[in-house]
Amino acid sequence: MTIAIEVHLDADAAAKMADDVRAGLCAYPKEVAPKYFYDDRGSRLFEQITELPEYYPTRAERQILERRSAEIHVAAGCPSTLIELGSGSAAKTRHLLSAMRDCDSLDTYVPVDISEEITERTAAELVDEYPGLDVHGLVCDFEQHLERVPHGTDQRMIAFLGGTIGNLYPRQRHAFLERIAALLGPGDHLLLGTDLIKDRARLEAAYDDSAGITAEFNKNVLAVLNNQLGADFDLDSFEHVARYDEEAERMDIRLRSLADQDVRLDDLDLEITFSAGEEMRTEISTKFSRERLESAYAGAGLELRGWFTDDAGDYALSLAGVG
Ligand code: SAH
Ligand code: AVI
Repeated sequence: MTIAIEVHLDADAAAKMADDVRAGLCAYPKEVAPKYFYDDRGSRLFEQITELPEYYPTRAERQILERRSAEIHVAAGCPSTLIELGSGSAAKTRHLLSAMRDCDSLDTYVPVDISEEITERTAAELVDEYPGLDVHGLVCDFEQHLERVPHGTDQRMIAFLGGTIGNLYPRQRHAFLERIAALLGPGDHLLLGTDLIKDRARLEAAYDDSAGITAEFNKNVLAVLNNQLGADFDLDSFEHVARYDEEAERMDIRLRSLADQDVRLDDLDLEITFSAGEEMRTEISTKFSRERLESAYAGAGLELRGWFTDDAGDYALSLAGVG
């Protein structure tokens, strides 16, 4: 049993964040990338979201993994290494790890996440829960450092759960799937979680819960900018907005300024102005159909090999490989 965690969030990552945030805040409409939600508080708020009655995706994905992990593991050729992108607390991943253990094939787990705290916590829990497991964590931006995931002769499955692929724009998603395809050997598989298209009311409720946790999660990105870039956002001067864009088939999540206001970001030497009612996008969350996903796979050189949904048909896990 070993734990090794490599951290690739160095001075370059800080400079990248500064550049990204400057570009986003100077654009019209203003925008901040969702990867900046996840400081320690943001990760904990996301954990709370997963337990909300309105937020069905986690429960739906858990149902599939609870019931079908053994089948998925066999369909993926009984891999011994599980690489998980955006692993977070890996709560649902335990079902896959247990299926691998029960088949005597579990050897290595590679959590890849931008949040150092949650990756360390998760790695420590997993080596206790799975005796003999090697955990080789990577704390990095998976869009920049994907190629750092371990290579080798062992058969691998790359899991990208939770529907996080939906948080990427189509062009980012395409590039990302192409890079995953390039990492997969002939026997390797991608296991991808995607939320499916459904009616507006359920979607909007899932992203604007009655307890206000999603609003807190959304506003936390302003606290991240305050802490990491010396900004002076007043969190109470913004409100959470979550709308379904039917044409783009995605949730569009924003923060709306409640007043005319100026915000200073000391570390960027930047002052920006918000007018009352102005909205800044903080996240998209794309919803898929099987056809849309199959065509995204085909465009990236991937082939759909398995399709698993929950009873209600709200959510899908798909297995893909290279030709
Ligand atoms: N897979 C978990 C967590 C989903 S939340 C689940 O299904 O419940 C999204 C996770 O992706 C967070 O843990 C966040 O820190 C991570 N993440 C988001 N953008 C990232 C990026 N660009 N690089 C690495 N990790 C990222
Ligand atoms: C991490 N990601 C898949 C979540 C989603 O549903 O798009 C993030 C989230 N944002 C608001 N609620 C949940």
